[in-house]
Amino acid sequence: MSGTEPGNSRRGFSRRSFAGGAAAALLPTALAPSAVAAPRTASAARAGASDEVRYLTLYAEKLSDGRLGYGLKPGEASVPGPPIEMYEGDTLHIELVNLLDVTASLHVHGLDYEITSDGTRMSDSVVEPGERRTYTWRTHRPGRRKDGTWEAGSAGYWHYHDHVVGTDHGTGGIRQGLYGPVIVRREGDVLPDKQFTIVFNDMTINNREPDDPYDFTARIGERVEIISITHGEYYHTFHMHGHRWADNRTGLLEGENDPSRVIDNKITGPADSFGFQIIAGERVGAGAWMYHCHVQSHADMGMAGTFYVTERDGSVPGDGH
Ligand SMILES: [Cu+2]
Repeated sequence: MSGTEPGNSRRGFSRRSFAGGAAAALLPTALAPSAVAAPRTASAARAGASDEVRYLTLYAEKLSDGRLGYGLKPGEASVPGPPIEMYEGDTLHIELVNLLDVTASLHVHGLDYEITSDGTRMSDSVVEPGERRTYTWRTHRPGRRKDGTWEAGSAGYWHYHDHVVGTDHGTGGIRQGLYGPVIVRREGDVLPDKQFTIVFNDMTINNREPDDPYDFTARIGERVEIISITHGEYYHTFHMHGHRWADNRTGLLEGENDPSRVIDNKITGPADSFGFQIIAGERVGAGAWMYHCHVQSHADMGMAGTFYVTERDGSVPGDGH
């Protein structure tokens, strides 16, 4: 059982509440390693459409084990990098501090940004070693365009990554761990008790060795949010034992007539991302539930981990865990 990395720990996800309109630098506390623009608690409805402007500093650095990562403070980089959360309408100014000895950048999927925040060499939006640069990400609510067509909102499970280390596509940066999740919520979305990010990157999960699998834990009945991202050279299938979700934006059915397919297995390819929420152990009970890539040879080579669902007393039946 590991879990020393921010966002990966058994402490799981910390649901801090920020006062509306707070525009100061939102530096995370030690107890809230993963929350950036943290979600409000489910009961703390957001006060109006505040379109908050947030500020954040992200550090790119080399980890002691040689991997590369993003972190919220120097010396705290992790793989994956910290989850970055926003609500539709928010704007986030992210200053990237490059503590690596090579040029790095920050490129995001799914959000609105000007070309100067693209994070690519061709747009001259990269960061030299020892330098810093601010990227601006914006989001929007769904609505009707002037021509009558419907424009989707920004809400979804997205991700960020380097786009310049190794090659002009960031192939080396991604391969070594420079990636992380972005969650954009819609007002009224159900919030999780815990949150875990699972990245299939080449033949690894979260760039870990097969003998050091990414395992995570929740108590039975807790609402768990899983963010799945894929990087690298291969297609995979993401499968969880004993739990299933709706194949839509949130993973939750919106009602009895929601036509979304309910699944427990999803094909995913490089740069795909999706997320969903499950109730730990719902109808199946506590246990050491496997999750894995269901491409057989990939699973056999170690693309697997365990979702420990504990009883209310913290034990896992039949696991000695
Ligand atoms: Cu696979």
